[in-house]
Amino acid sequence: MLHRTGRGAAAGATLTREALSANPIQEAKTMKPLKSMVALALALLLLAPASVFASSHREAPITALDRTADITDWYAFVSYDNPNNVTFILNVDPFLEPANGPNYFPFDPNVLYEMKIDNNQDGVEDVVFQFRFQTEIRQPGLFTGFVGGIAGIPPITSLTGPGSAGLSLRQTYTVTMLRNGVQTCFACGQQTLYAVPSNVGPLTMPNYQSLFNQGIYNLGNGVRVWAGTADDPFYIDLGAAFDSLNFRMGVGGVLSAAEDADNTHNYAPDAVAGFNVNSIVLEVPISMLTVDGQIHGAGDKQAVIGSWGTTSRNQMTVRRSPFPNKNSGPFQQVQREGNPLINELIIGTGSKDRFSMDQPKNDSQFAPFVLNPVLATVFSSIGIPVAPPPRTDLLILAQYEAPICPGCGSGDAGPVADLLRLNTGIPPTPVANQLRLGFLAGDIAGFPNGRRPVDDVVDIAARAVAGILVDSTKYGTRIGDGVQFNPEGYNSSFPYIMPANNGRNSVHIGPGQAGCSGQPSGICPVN
Ligand SMILES: [Ca+2]
Ligand SMILES: [Ca+2]
Ligand SMILES: [Ca+2]
Repeated sequence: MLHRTGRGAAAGATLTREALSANPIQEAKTMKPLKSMVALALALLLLAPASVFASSHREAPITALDRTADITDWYAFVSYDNPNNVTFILNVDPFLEPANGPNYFPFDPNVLYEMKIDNNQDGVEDVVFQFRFQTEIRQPGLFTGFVGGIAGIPPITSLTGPGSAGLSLRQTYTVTMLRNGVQTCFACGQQTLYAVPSNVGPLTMPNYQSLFNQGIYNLGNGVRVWAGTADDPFYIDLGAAFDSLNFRMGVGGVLSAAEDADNTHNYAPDAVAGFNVNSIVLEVPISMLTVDGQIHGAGDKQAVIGSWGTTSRNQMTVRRSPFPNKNSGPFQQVQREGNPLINELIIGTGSKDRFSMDQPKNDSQFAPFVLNPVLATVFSSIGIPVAPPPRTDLLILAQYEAPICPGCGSGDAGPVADLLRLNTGIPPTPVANQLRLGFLAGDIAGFPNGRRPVDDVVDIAARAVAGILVDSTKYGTRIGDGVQFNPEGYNSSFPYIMPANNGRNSVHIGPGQAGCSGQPSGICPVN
């Protein structure tokens, strides 16, 4: 079996030292005493920082009108419980209200969902995983997609066979890998993969956790997959953020030191609480992703991958009413996501559609948005110190450099490209020790070294935009929306997401309502 070198705590330290010497810009920065590793971490963050607020729910004009192709979030991290594997999560279709029957939220059979990985620093995909969904209506006489515990139909306790009769609207899917010109269809013809349906309620689905667990499939060769409707792990005070940064936490949304160190309480309402999202989770051995099929230590450039998710549709659709539409022609990209919030908060609205449909390797065309982010100007207008443009510090996340890639030399940076870069040689942080501020807080297995559901990308990105990388004292304001974690919690093992919220019984969290455990009363603030 393969083995890696340079992992463990020592790897992190080495990473930092190498980072300092590998990049002249960073080297200069480290001359300032207070920065050290945190500064480096910040540098990484900065690029993504662009993403400042609502992750990427409905961020581009085209996907605001095409919700099933709308990518909300993209995650990539070394599996917490298996450091030889990487897990990717592609979330699509934002703000799914759990009660919204009778059809709820199937994946779109007309959309090609893809996960793309660059393993040789050129910003072009080398390994691609494709997902296609098919829908069947098994009870065409029923008025709803799901029924159970009534009219002689037993409760839904299984995705197939006995106990599945009430699962009328059922989806199956396929997983295909493209690598080195070879197409591999995982488990095709050997097992049928079922998407996990929405959580309708306790009468229809008395043991939803069991359905959730049944959706985990081992595809052989160490590959596991899960697809279905799940709790949206993203968290944010969306209403405050988009009311022109009208935060509820102090002036301009500045956290106290105590609040900032809190990873387990919310001080403001999570606007995404109680909403679901459609999720595809894939776990793959690192050896299936790297350029040479080997596992590498953190100091090797081959340990670093860049990844992103895409949605695509056929070039042509013919409407044939009363018959179904007919699609043909090659797939055309509708949207992509690498780092969170880049498209949402950095790219100008007039360019969001172009950004969504273009390839990462062409991203230098969008550099002006990053070098002089409007969001920094907005922060400045409310009294938060921000670094002056041009913000070359923010470009560090768009290329292969230290500290995420300490093994990358000046010739390995690649094109400016919005990829979520992950050093697979950095071991995962145990769940109990994971910190919401990730790399900024010294938890180097977190964003922007990949991204985990726990990472508070809103706060991290906002601080990066302000300039914490340039000078962590001068521009290190503790900007935060007061939402520090996903109130539905986290799953410490595959598929690392939580089951869908219950359609009959779940609630959302709003200002003035219960759901903010960080507040003395538990009531979320209005102002
Ligand atoms: Ca490549
Ligand atoms: Ca949630
Ligand atoms: Ca936050």
